[in-house]
Amino acid sequence: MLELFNKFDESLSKYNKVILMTHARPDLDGFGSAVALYEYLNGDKEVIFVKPKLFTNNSLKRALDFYNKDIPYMDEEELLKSDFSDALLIILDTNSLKLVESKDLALKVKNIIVIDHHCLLNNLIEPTELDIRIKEKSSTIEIITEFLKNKNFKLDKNVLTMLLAGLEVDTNTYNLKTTEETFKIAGYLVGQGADLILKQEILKEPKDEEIRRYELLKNSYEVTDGRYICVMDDEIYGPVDMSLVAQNLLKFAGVKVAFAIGKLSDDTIGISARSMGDINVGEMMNRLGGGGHLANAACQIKGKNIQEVRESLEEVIKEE
Ligand SMILES: [Mn+2]
Repeated sequence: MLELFNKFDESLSKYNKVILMTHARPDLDGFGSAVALYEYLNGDKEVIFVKPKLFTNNSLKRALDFYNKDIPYMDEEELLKSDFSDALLIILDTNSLKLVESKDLALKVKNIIVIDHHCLLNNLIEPTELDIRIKEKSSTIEIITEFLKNKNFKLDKNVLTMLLAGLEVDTNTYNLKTTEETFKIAGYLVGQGADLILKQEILKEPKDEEIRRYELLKNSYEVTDGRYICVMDDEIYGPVDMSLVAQNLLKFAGVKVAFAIGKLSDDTIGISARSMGDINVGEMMNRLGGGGHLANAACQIKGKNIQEVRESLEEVIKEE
C-alpha cells in the first residue's frame, strides 16, 4: 500500500492540472473520494471536476449541501475542447469505460490514474500513469482515506462525515467486504471529527419513497430456500430504486437472497440482486446476461415482459 501511495505522490507531483471523474450517476463513495482528494490537491494545483450529467443520489446531494463549498465543475463538452497535454485524469470508483461520466474524456486524456475497489469489468480503462485498483478494499473511500491519513492531511467535519457515510453505504453498514482495516478507517474518520448525527442525516431516505418501497415489498414471495423476489408495479424505475427495494427485502428475517424485478424503460426489464455475501448473485445475473459481484449484481433484459423475466429468474434460482 505504502509503495502505491508513494507512486501516487510521484505521479501527482508531475502535473499542475488534475481532472477528477467518477462513474455516471455519482454516489457517496466515488464523489466523496473525489471531494476529499480535491481538498488535498486544491491550492497546489488546478483541479477540475467533470460535471455529472445526472445527480440522482439523495445522500450525496445532502452531503454536498453540508459541504457547502463551490466545486470547480466543467461539463464534458467544454472539457473535450481543452488542451490536456499537461493534465492528469484521476478516475475514481470504477474501472470500466462504459460506466465513467465521460468515456470520450477517458479516451482523449493521455495520463490516467484509476483508483477503484471493484472487480475488473469489461471495457477496462487502461491507466497509463498508475493503477490503484484494489479489489480487496471495501470502497474507494477506504483507499483515499488511508492515503490522506498517511499524509497526515486534515479534512474538515463535513468531508469526514461524507466519507464515513459513503463507507457505510458501500459496505452495506459494515457487512460487505469489511475487514479490520475498514473499521480502522471508520474509527479514524470518527477520531478526526466525523459527526454521527450529521452522518445519519445524510443517509436518511425521503419518507414517501421509503413507504412506497415497502408497499412494493408486500408483493414479495419466496421461490425456494430464502430466495425472494419482489416484482415491482408497472411504473418505470431507475436502477437505484430497484436496488433499494432488493436491499430492503434482504433485511427481513429468513431472506437470504433478494431480487427486485421492474421496468427500466418501455422495452427493458431490470433485475437487481442482493445477497449477504455468502451466495453469489453475480453468477446468477451472469446467466441472465447481466453481471456484478458476490453480494450485489444486476441485469437488463430487452424484448421480454416482466412475467417472462420473472420465469427466467425463477429457473435460474431453482437450478442454482
Ligand atoms: Mn464504491
